[in-house]
Amino acid sequence: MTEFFADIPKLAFQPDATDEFAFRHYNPDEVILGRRMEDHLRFAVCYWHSFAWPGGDPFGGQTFQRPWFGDTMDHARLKADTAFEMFRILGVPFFCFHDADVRPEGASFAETTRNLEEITEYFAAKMEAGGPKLLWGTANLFSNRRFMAGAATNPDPDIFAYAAATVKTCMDATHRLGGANYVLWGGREGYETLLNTDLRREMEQMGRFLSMVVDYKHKIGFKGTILVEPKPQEPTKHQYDYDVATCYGFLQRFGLEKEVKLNIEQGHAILAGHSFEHELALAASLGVLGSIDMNRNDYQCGWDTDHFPNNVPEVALAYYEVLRAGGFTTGGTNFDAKLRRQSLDAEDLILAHAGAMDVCARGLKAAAAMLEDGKLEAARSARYAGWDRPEAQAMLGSDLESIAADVLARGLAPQPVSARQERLENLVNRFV
Ligand code: XLS
Ligand code: NI
Ligand code: NI
Repeated sequence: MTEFFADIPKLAFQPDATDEFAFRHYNPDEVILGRRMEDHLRFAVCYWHSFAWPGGDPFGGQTFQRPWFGDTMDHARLKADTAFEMFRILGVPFFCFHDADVRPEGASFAETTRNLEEITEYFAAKMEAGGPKLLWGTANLFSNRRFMAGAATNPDPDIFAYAAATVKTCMDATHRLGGANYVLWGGREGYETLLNTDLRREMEQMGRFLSMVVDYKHKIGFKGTILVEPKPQEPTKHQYDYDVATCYGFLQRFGLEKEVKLNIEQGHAILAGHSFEHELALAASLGVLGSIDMNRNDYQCGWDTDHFPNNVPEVALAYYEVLRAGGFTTGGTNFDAKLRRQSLDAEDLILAHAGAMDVCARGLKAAAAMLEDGKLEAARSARYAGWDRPEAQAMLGSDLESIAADVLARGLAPQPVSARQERLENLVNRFV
């Protein structure tokens, strides 16, 4: 046991607990719509925000002082010990990491790779000893200054090469650990100014890069899903993976829409001017809903603040889309969320996650109840019932002239009907 969480007990489902250290709604074994709650939600803790982020903001530096902060392999192992201790206390089934979160950068690419391989084996032993599984691995292609002008989209082919080699090592690590997915978030794949940017080249480079990732997945027999994470801006002024619709167009352009799905983040959806449920519903309708990053932004701040989720009605509408799509397959709920920089204590880290897990559990239960009740889906089907008639379907294979002749022949004078929006909103309000 590490000292950091020494006094904190393992959390359990205790709906009437008076103590803070309990789940009031997250009950892993409760069966909802035929599936255990744990298997619906598939929670993952992210390594970067909880264990690698020092607490800085644009106006101030480190606020957290953690015994595992440092650049040696000993620090990396202490970090891993502490992280797995937290996974155990929370009882989460998954975790996620970038290479840079878990190993120190070496003096050369070879040494950096060896460090990652060593930590990968360290993780493997802990996972075999009953630790959580890996929801996804990923490469940090944005923090190091070499990536300041992007990774795949970099004007310098040597940086493209370095990024490609780095992704290979991260896919190897993810494969070794039996990861359920591999994520690519295009950290700096965008531009700061059009004045120095060749859009055509950059997007073609990015398409080739992603195709190579897919080829390598098949070559090594990785069975997980490749996921791209949309985000409209930050850190660059404009990111190429702007939102779900943009990503889908990009995947189609490179023939990858059957190979790659999306990891959709609540905060990124808001930054793109959408709601989270919009992005989820659109991805589901296009067949590319993969996984979610369940962290919200502060609505008054115009950036990706990565708060833990705390709004049950919002979360319920998100899980409603996930459930309508049939639930997660390889995906899950990753808390890509960080403490506020004044939340210094070990207890803060545990209770932030515990609270978020309870919010998601409440949201899931509400979403399942809405689906079981069936009135929303019945209203949706009724709205389109006209299209179930064979003549209506036949019209889609017809042409303008024939349709015009038919309108005349039938003396058609269609009457609008109510879409009943407020009544549907009232219905949702009964469940959340
Ligand atoms: C940043 C992203 C990042 C990805 C993983 O905004 O959300 O954390 O999830 O690289
Ligand atoms: Ni994310
Ligand atoms: Ni983000």
